[in-house]
Amino acid sequence: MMATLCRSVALAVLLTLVSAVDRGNFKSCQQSSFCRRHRAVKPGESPYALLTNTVTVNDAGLVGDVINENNRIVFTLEIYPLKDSTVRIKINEKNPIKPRFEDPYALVKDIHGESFEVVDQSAQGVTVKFGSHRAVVNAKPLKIDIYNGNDLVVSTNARGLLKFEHYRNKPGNEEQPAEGEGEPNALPADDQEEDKDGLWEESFKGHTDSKPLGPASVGMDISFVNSKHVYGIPEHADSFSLRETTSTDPYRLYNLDVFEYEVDNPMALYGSVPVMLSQTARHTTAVFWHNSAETWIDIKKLPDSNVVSSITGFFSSGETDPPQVSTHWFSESGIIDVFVMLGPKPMDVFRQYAGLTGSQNLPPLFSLGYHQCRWNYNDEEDVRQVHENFDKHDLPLDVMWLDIEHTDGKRYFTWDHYKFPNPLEMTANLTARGRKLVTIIDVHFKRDNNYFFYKEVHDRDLFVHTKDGNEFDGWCWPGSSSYIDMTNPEAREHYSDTYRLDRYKGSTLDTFTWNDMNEPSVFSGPEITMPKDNLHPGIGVEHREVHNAYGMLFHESTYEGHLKRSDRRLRPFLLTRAFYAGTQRSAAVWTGDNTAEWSHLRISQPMLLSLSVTGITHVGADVGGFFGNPDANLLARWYQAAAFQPFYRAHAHLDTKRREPWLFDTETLRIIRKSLRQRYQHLPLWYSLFYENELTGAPPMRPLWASFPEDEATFGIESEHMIGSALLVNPITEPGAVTANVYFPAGVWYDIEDLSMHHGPSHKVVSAPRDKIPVFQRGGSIIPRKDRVRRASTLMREDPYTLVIALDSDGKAQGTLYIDDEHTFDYRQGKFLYLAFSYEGGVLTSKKIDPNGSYDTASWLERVIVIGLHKQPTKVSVNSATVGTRDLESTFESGSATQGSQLTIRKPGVSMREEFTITIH
Ligand code: NBV
Repeated sequence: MMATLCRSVALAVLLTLVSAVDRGNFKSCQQSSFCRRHRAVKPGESPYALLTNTVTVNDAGLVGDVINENNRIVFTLEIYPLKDSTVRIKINEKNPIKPRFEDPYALVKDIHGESFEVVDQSAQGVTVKFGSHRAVVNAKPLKIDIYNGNDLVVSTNARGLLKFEHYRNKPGNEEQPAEGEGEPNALPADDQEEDKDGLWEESFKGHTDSKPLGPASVGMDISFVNSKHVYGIPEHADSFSLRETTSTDPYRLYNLDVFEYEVDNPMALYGSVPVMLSQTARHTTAVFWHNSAETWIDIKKLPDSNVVSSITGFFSSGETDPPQVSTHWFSESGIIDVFVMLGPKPMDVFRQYAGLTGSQNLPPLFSLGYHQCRWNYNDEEDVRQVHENFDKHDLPLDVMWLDIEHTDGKRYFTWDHYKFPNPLEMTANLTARGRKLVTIIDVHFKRDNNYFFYKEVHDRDLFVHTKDGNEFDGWCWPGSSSYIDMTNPEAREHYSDTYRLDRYKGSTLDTFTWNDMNEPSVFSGPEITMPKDNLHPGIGVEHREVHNAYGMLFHESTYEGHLKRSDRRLRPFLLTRAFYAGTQRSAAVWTGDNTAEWSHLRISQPMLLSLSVTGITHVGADVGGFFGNPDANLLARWYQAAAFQPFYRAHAHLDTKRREPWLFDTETLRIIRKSLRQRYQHLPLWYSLFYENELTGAPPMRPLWASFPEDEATFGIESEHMIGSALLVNPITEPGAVTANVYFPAGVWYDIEDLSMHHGPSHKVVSAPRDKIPVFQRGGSIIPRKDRVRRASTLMREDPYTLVIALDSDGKAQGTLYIDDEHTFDYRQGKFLYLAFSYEGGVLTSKKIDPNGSYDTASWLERVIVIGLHKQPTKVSVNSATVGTRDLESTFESGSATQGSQLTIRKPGVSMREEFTITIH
């Protein structure tokens, strides 16, 4: 009896210690009526058919009517071939009783059509050819197969799960006759036997969604043919290669503030990018489901005997269905608008998606340095002590962050006058050391007529309304709050103007911004967010239509505010928690409120990879974990891992113990210092990759398959990632682990610390003592570094470079380097250097990749390290226009069968501005 009692007390204590999400706050699929309705669609019985006699061809593509044969409702199908191996498929109601919402926020303006030909048109269907691709439309049942060359790669509605809920009048309220075919006022046949619960009103935990427009959801299945792995659709704290959802809820995309989220589950989190990539040895293919409303995605890997039988014959060959990942997407409203990107390689898909929604803005270089955050640094004295301690302990730091407590009662754009009486002076202390400040600006505004920002926005009626047309009042940090209607251009203008230095008093051009709670988080709302039937007067739609884009509209306006305050001269930096397709154009993203647990360190890698492959590439997770107190081992491992992830910021909850690095033992402090120094040494690599990211869409943090797309062994790997195509990183994410089991793809790899050598493809156990993160340089790559680490990156701007050349088995290597002023937009006017390094036959050459760029840098080449030479050279010389030809000093450490040799060439002395060669004789 006593033992049982002790056990249950222990269990209760354990449960309070172990963080856990309150699932009851968030809807399951069963609790969401449209999710239930779409999951109930039976495969193989699709009532949708293309009326082939209605098909017309125009300059942009093909248009035709599709009928739902169960209720005679007619839809418009449009197929548009686009430049760069992309095709757009749209399905909308032909005669809706009210226009349906089409998200205007994700896409960039200039999307170009591709020329095409209709190569086949009959009663059975129609085939459109564009480039080497084809879209083959089967009329009945409707199915659209997309071929890349001769390979079928994507098939839509192959399982027959298309379901489009047309707008209708509420039963009993049928005075407005609907236009169009059929009898939309009567309940359509395919809805007769359906689950009626929640069609016109839906309640959850005491909140009622009035659903004035009734059921309006859209859904369809999309099969990735011959594929076994799909990725993307952030944000979920789940594996990188997405799991089947046959025995769980579907993956949910609905921007939510999930308190104490758990790892390894498909629940929605703060942001949504409805983009999925499939990887096979022959093809990388992606789909963008362009819809800003709540969306769920089911994933099923076939063949599966039950399902295969139901779709046999749907594929044009009529043979047995090929293996595939069948995915089923459904959104609460909007239209079906799907972009299929045909690759065929990962880099092609990254570029194709960037062509649709833009690429990550080139961040100012300081933002790639290290950031120190905490909820909260208490006052100006606290801020001073913290950043001075960074100097004292020889730790580089670029940015100090202030959380909500720095404001006057959570009134954003203000300061707490007792704790922060002299923000300008505080900022000047930081900038004198080359550092910056970030302040938080949340999305809720305190309803207080004495608060200037609230009063102004209220007086101009620019807040979101309730369904009855009143200003919405939601509960958040400041208490009763209103939420600005960012669909309204006037609201965006007003908000962005508030960043002007004369309006945001106490801010400077070195004050940057953190947008939090922008899902939006509403403590008093359904699922801790805004009621779906709230209204956005700006564009006259319900919140339901734009929910997933709302956070992006907010941070885009912040970006615009930063541009305005500097007369569009300086690059903004801002961090957002909520995001959507297109967020990369203006913000960095972090993974929100994680926990100081090993599982959260582990999941940060797949989470950041999922964001990276869907275009959002300036990403990081709170180092140390937001909730709870990391022990020294976890904290040190986290500093190591994040040093090799794109956005590097430590952050902690208000109730946690202080955890600045010097508060730990000297060994832990040393490990943290080493990680920070490794980060700063590699800043030129990160910066060059972010420039290339802006040019090409390629993410700096990549899955292994981005570099090795034919190597199927890489498809399931999420414990390793690449930085560009040069570094392979395997962070340690288990307590006490001092080894790692690393997969090395083909080629030769050198440990960046001790040059131990590994040949791939192979799995190897490598040593990873507490002070070491396993990182390997690919033979064949050249990495630019700056080895004179200073207290902040801005102080390293004109410092000299080191080039690290790791040779492949042919004795060759390549790399790039990008240099500019690191913080203005002048690079867009040609003030930059973009250099290609190549090593072959003992000669290193530096050449401009883009001859239009020129930048007057004082940086020069301090050192060249060549790894993997077979014998000691007799002589090394440099040649350039300004130094002429000169012999150089070098030292050589020979290698062995398991360790690469190292030649260190001292002081070539050439300016990075000039083209040069270094010859190894
Ligand atoms: O502003 C306070 C926190 C912030 O520190 C954190 O990073 C955000 O994700 N914020 C959430 C609100 C409260 C969290 C419990």
